[in-house]
Amino acid sequence: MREKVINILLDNSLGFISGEEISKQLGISRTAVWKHVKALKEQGYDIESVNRKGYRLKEIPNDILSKENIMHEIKTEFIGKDIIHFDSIDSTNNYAKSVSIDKKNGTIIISEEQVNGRGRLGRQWHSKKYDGIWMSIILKPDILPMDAPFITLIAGASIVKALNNLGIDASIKWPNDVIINGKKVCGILTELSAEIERVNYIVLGIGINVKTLDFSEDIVNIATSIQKEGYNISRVEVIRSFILEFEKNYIDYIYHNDKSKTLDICRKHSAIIGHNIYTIKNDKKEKVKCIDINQDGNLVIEDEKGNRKEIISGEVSIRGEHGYV
Ligand code: BT5
Repeated sequence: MREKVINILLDNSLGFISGEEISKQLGISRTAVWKHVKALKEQGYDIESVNRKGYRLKEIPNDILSKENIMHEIKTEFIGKDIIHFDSIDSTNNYAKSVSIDKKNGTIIISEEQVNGRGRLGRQWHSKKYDGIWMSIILKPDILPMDAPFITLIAGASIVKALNNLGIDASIKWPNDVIINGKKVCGILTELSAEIERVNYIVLGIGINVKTLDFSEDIVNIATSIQKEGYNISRVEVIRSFILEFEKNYIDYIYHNDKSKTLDICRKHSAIIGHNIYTIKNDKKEKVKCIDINQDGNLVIEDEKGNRKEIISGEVSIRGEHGYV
């Protein structure tokens, strides 16, 4: 119901609408309308209330990551039909995992900040308030567990395409980083709950630095944000563009076993294909050349003796020959 109230205010594009009119449209009492408006104000919406005139949204709040703002202008089949929005949380992946059994495929958990955001292997993910998109998507695909890592590539490709749509040139550092100008703008953490032959759920965690200008010392040389690269784009625009791209590529893969668009983007926008890189596994560092990403989404590399092999995502970390990429 709260969503309907804000939609009426949004549709009324910054003009006044009386409490009575809203209550009539929604079939609820004026007190109920007032309670919803109060809650929306607490969520951060700048709503003015004037006696005898009613309510007015003073500013289109395009940067609060609520369901109403994100989904008001886009239509999807299942991604984002439910969005659970927090002002602050430990980690959206933790929360998503704790509720995923009861939630529908495509439910998004999103927070304005994370106080304990996680990367892979227990690493920290910096997630300052209002600086970025910190979200997890609950997915329940009918696939084998061994086919789940490809979803990380779908997410990466969809982010690159979404950024391209907004005029930003980005690339993928296989398998889970998105890069602008040699620095990391986005990281992906895919977590899986499965039985031998069946996926129970996948939590696809995505962190995108949108507005961050000051990074802490430990990541200042490797991290960047969309704003820092000179693009003034709201978080809501980024997430909308991502959701639309992701749903298309996800449907292609899960329902039509078609990986072509994702692979195409991963190859064309790869930050590492054709380059020398270091693979790092258990402190063992090896210099190799990146040849390709194969049909399964695995990385094909060639060692210094000319032997080729495939790396499966998650097996190793990758560093560029002269720095992060
Ligand atoms: C990742 O791990 O890149 C996955 C990050 C996933 C974050 C999302 S946010 C929503 C959801 N909820 C969570 O709790 N997590 C997910 P990894 O490849 O292990 O990279 C982690 C490394 O990236 C750290 O060790 C830092 O070096 C660097 N790093 C940390 N915060 C960063 C940031 N905001 N921007 C760029 N780099 C960062």
